[in-house]
Amino acid sequence: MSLFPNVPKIQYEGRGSKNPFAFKHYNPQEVVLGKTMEEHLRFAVAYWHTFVASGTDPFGVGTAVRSWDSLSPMDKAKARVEANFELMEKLNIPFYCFHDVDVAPEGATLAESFKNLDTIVALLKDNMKSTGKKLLWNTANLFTNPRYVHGAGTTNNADVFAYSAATIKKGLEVGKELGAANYVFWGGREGYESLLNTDMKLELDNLGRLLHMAVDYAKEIGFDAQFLIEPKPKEPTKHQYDFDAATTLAFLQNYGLKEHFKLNIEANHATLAGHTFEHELHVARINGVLGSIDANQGDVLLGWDTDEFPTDLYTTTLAMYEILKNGGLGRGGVNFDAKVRRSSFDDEDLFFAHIAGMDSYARGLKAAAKLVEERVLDEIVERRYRSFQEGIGADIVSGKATLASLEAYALQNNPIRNESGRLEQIRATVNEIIFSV
Ligand code: XUL
Ligand code: CO
Repeated sequence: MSLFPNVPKIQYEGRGSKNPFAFKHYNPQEVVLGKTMEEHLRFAVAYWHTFVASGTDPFGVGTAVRSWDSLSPMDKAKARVEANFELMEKLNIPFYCFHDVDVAPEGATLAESFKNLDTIVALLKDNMKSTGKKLLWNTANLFTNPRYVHGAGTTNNADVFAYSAATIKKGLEVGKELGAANYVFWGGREGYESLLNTDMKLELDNLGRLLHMAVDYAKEIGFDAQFLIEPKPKEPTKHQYDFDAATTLAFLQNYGLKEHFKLNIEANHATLAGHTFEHELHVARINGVLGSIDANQGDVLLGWDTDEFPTDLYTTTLAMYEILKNGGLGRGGVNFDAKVRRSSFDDEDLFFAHIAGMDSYARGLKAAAKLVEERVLDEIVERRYRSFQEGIGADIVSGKATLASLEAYALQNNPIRNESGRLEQIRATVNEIIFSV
């Protein structure tokens, strides 16, 4: 039985197609720089936004109209599994991602929650087997339930720490059972509201301890997923410890965790931190920890995590440029951690939103490939830094220079000349490329 009977299978029809149920740019088998689009992009559906979110906002109840709305919690969970695989099939999306509580309702006790989860995981496994769809990552939701009011791994309450650890243990077992490619840690409540009542050192040490326990347990059970941390500066916590890529990297290094983790970089989290998406991707890339991305976008006029489907081509191009420069995302992928607007309440909107996001990333990939192939930015950057390729610059880079040798050079080097950065001209060049693909 179909849950989306009004939606056909979405095919690639190419540029100029007027069919709203068709891809204009995402052509899975098209080869770009030696790999198919499908291999480059590894798209994933975010279960929570697509099958659970109802369109609530702080001033209003849900607006989404779904066929499973009136069912009991367990039947609803089962209907959502059907919906997930039908949507993935129709959109030709190979992966999905979920939090434990997205797929199965919490019970009255931890044991009951685990039991519910086991029932749904068995169903997910059957569907994965029959459809060939895969799990990009799973995670434990350690932020919604009131028990996490003071944090999970960084709580002041050891009982909550223990509960969180048990939930992560189960998450790792579920990930292994479903063959997850990655396992994500996003610390929505791992931060603080005021230093007046916070022992920051103990909280961070405990978070380090919890992540080491997770690394050890994954090894013990032979779960070989890539561990990912997803930085975010705030919301829900006022000051979140994994603020941005650089802060998270310092944390991982401090606690001896860097070799076990990569980063899952989310576009809207980057902008909330006061960075561009490409900045965060770049920081992760040059430090060797770019693992996966949560593809969405914020709204410049709104200061919170709006999680819109990504449609800004400038951003998707520069994001794909970083990903290509990284040699791809490896086991990671492009997860649509994005929700339809509250006013887009029909089932069909779920499909239109994914089509828009997938086409925007496909077009970003094509434009980025052109930037790479034609060495447009490489040439600009190499030229800009050419003073470090010979003479005194080469001495600096090779480690030969000292303060004394640089003083001797500077004393006789008059006057110093700088060159224009040519930024407007460069931006115009990038525009030409984006609109040519
Ligand atoms: C919240 C967010 C999460 C993580 C997974 O802003 O991005 O959904 O992606 O917990
Ligand atoms: Co996210």
